[in-house]
Formats: sequence, structure tokens, C-alpha cells
Amino acid sequence: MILKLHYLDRSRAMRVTWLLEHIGLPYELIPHKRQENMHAPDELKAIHPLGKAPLLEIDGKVMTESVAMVEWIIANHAPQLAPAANSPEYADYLQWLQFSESTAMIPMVLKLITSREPTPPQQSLAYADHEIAQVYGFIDQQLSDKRYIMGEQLTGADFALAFPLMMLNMVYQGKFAHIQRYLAELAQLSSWQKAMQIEQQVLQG
Ligand SMILES: N[C@@H](CCC(=O)N[C@@H](CS)C(=O)NCC(=O)O)C(=O)O
Repeated sequence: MILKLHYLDRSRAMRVTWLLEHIGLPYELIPHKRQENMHAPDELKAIHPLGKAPLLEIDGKVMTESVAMVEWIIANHAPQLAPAANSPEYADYLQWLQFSESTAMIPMVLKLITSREPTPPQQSLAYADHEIAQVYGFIDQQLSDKRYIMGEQLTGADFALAFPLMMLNMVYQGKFAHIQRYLAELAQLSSWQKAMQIEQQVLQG
């Protein structure tokens, strides 16, 4: 099986590099650089019409959703990173996977996009700030008595959730103590460090 990961700097692709590095699954990394307007380069449209990243080619089949990639990789190559489907934890696990790309990302994307406007629309900014306080406050509270988001064990949910938490630090550096402790814990992992090295190489390359 041949895996090709199209990687874009400052993107959700870090979910996938981190996971692939964590489980040691061989893959080819194809780096792409954002344009000045922060869009992905047009060359990605040759791989998939959406032209977004990450894109994961699995023997030529193209996946376009980073959390689905996390699920696919774990189901096929790292089942130890997911609770059993008949376990009591499974519902929470699925929920965190979905939450990481929906509830957690929506206000964060709104905040980033509106903040870049020359005259930021105050109503949208206020809405984003309110939602971020609520959603990330909830994540922070959930992490208050846990090492990882599902408990003592690192799972696919962490590979999905870390990305919006890194975005949080781009807009509100250092807020939410339990989230900061969690990110510091993840940063100890050699697979995380490798994923960050890849990010730096692509960014500077
Ligand atoms: N839901 C998709 C979102 C993909 C997405 O929006 N990717 C962003 C980077 S994180 C992108 O390619 N942005 C550049 C562009 O849209 O041109 C996923 O989870 O992979």
C-alpha cells in the first residue's frame, strides 16, 4: 500500500503527520506552501478539485478530511489508539473526533478570518469570542482531571483535538491552564516533536 500525504504549512495536515510518525507507518510527504493570501497553491487542485490540505492518497484514492484520515489510519493500522466499538468509552471517543473539526473549529476559523480584515466586523468578532470562551472553557474543564482527552491513554481523539488547541494559542496565547498543560504533555512525545520539525521544514523550505 502506498500512502502519499500532501502537506500544507500551518494546516490540519499536522494531525496526520503526527499520527503517521507516532505509529511509524511509512508514507511519502509532499510539501506545499501557502500563497501570500494564505490560500493553498493551485497545484493541489490537480490532486482534488477542492484544492485544500491535507490530502491523503491511498493507492491513488484521495481522502480530503483530516479527521477521517485519522480514523482510517487507526482503523487499518493502529487499532490500539481507539476504544473498542462495544466499550462504554466509544461514544465519547467518536464525539471528540467530530467535535474537533466542527464545534471547536467553527468559532476559531471565524475569529482568524475576521481578525485579518482591515476593519474587523465587530459583531462577528464578538460572536467568535463568546463561542471560543464557551467551547474552549468546556475543553479546559474536561482536561482538568485527565492526562489525555479520553483519560490516561493517548487516542485518535488527541490527534484530532490538538490542532484547534494550537490555533487557540495563535489568537489567545497561553489561555486556559489545563489546555496548556495538555499541550505541554503532548510536546514531550517524540512523534509530536517530529511533526513540528516537519512543519518547520515545510514552512522554511
Ligand atoms: N475539513 C477539512 C478542512 C480542509 C481545509 O480547510 N484545509 C485548509 C488548511 S487547514 C486549507 O487547505 N486552506 C487553504 C485554502 O483553502 O486554500 C479537513 O479537516 O481536512
